[in-house]
Amino acid sequence: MGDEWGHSDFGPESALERTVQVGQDLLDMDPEAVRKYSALHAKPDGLVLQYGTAGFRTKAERLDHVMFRMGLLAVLRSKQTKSTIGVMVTASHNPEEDNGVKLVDPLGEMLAPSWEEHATCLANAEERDVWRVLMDISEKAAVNLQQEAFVVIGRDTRPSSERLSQSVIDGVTVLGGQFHDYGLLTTPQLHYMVYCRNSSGRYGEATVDGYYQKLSTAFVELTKQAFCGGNEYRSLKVDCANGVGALKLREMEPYFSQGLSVQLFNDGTKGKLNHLCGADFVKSHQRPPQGMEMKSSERCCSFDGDADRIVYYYSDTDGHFHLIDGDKIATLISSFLKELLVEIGESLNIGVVQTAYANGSSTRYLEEVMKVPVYCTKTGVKHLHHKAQEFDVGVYFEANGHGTVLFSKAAEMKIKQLAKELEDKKRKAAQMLANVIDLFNQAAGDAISDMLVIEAILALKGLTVQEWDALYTDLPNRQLKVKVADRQVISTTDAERQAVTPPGLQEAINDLVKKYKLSRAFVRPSGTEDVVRVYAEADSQESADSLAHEVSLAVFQLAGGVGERPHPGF
Ligand code: NG1
Ligand code: ZN
Repeated sequence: MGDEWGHSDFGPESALERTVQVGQDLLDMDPEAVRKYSALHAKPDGLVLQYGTAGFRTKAERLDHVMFRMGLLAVLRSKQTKSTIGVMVTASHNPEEDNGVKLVDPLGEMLAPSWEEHATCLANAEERDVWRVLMDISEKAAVNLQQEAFVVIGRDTRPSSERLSQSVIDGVTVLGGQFHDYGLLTTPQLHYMVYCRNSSGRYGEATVDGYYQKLSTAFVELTKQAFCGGNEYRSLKVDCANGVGALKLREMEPYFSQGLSVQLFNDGTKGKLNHLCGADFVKSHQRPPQGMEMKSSERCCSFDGDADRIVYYYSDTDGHFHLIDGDKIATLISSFLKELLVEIGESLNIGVVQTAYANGSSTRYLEEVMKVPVYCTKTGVKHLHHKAQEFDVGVYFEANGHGTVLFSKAAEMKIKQLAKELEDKKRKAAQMLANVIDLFNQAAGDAISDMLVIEAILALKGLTVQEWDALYTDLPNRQLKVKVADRQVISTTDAERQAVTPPGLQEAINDLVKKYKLSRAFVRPSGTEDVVRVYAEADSQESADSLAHEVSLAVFQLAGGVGERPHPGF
């Protein structure tokens, strides 16, 4: 961040938030202290973990050493970038017994790939080698060890998260880093804080109040016109997955309640985190979460455990459940943005980024009906985010509901200038776009921010949830998991749509796909669970289910399946 980063500019302090300045004695890096503290956070023998799609993730009881070491690594990364670095303790949609940790880079984005390797190296180092690995990383990455370091920390509501975030803090302090512990935050809020701090507050104020103010002001401004006529769009039911989203949405509601009233379900007071509820459950089981009272045609949505994903749904008058996933969210948002861009008459380009999990119907609709360019990247938001940065307006969503819209600096400046200069209709369109820019979290996919954008668009366009759903019909699809001895035996190419190894697997998949109409299937090793994921779509649910099952069998046979053979029916 160069000269934007000043020593006195570590962001605002609040009496409620805990900031600790470490003692002078720790400001110098001390190998003995690191050894001593590291032994208190010892690595279980033989445990090897990988910095995956979203950092490290496994059973909470195996993570203490990883947390401590990620505290150490965050200090090095902060010294190297001369910026504040974030550490988030969460395992998102995984079961409550799991936990995880990821680092957030200076602009609020995911950790750079070369540092993911450093992270894996450090997490797997034997106790006696920790100091040496730290020095190796410092040398390879040209870290100036004299530089000060600042780390901000957030955590979700898992019972293990508080203790694990304390281990992160131990790692940060033993290397002489300063830190600010935000305590409970949604993952996207932590990304926001990092971005704010490294832009000297230009992106926003680095407090939860600053986050609530920024988004709510943009939402209320944006929806002013829509709500003069009535309040039929003003109520929404939200399943919070029994996670941190419930706390934060409840805190935030008074800020935006003049534009929207939210009714919270699975708010953590009764149920277990992500258990039979939340965005991942709803998307993968294609049914409503437990604990949600759904009336016919009511708009409902689900967050995941750390509130970076959102999916919508409703039940029709016949009681059938309809899921509106990340693909349809991306479609609604891109069509709204494209209209506004046409209205202001500037040649700002828009692109949509998806992964192989995007429903074939969504890709077709975006390309053929909406005429927007669509790109496919590997799974994991860092890939989508990176690609979306190539456009003036880059819309990216995973089918599971993780996504946001990025505006280039040039586009943002242009739009904000036009919002002051243009006349009448054009000016209104530019002002709307300016508010949309402020409403989207520019650092990461964010369930709360996306929810407010969607609610604003539906209200402004006068669209019901059924009309939104009717944009296109999803191809029936099925996702399955297969257990194998070593999931890394599967390697892929073409944005994960083709398997390169093990030999014969892709040929087998090709043969199976040929048996069905409008069909597609692919497999890839998960980056967050010890499984291989199988995806299939086809012209009917029976065909999609059957294709997914057959592909699972092929994986089981050719990639070293363990345990029970996949059986039909799930
Ligand atoms: P893996 O486990 O690598 O498939 C899952 C999601 C990703 C992403 C990450 C991080 C699917 C198929 N995969 O990754 O899209 O969201 O978790 O949470 O949804
Ligand atoms: Zn998540």
